[in-house]
Amino acid sequence: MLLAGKHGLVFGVANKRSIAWAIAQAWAREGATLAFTYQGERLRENVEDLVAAFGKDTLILPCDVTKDEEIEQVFAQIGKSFGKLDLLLHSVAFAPRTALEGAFVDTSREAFKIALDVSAYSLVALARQAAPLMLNGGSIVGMSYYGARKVVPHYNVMGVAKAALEASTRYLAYDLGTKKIRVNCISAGPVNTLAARGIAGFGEMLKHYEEHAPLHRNVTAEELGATGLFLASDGAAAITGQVIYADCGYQIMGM
Ligand code: 0WE
Repeated sequence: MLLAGKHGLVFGVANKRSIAWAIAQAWAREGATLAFTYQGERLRENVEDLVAAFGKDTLILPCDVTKDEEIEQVFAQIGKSFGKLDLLLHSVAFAPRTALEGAFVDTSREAFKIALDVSAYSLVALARQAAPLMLNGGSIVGMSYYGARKVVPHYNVMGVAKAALEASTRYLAYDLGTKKIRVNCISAGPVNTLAARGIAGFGEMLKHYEEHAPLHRNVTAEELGATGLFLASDGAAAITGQVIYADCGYQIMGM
């Protein structure tokens, strides 16, 4: 029980295929008590059904991460119910679909603003509210993707948002290090989740990874759960400000 007595807060569960769900299950299996947020009424039932198997002390709270009042309410409730917080998972991203279809050069000011607000600034806002509750230190984990570092056609403004998320991870790690709060990202290879649905060429991308990654396969959600568990655990006590690649080695290749 690597996380016995720990309390965690999970942002980004949409359904059973969500990376957030895989990491939450790994945290729960190791003894953590969890709270979940959902984005919009349409996702509430999904989260309620998934979490039904967990204990009665599991919290489910609404949160649109672009609304400061909703974020404040979530952390007020965590303070009341849990009294402290040890773990936070940020597995949230959004860019308007049109921005992921055309050319990056055509990204509108509005699409850029939305993508960076939802996908990157939200980590800063959540970390700021989480820090005062992380009385014994803590671990904050975000999700990134290689498109932050290199051009992945059509990833476009999401690549810029993930670059901002990775840089924010480093600045947060510096600020919060004095409170023994670690901040890291997992850069995952492509996974077939709701966020990937309908992305043109996603099937070909999975095949490309199988052909080119050193391990000749794609990462599984369970493996991302295990990586999220590692970063939450004391095994990662000296790891902060990092981007850990869980991509079957794809990222080391030059050709
Ligand atoms: O970060 C992501 C996707 C995040 C995402 C997905 C959507 C689809 C629906 C953000 N915003 C939206 N907006 C929508 O309207 N990934 C790492 C998965 C992903 O998305 C891609 C990829 C990969 C990989 C888009 C283009 C190319 C590759």
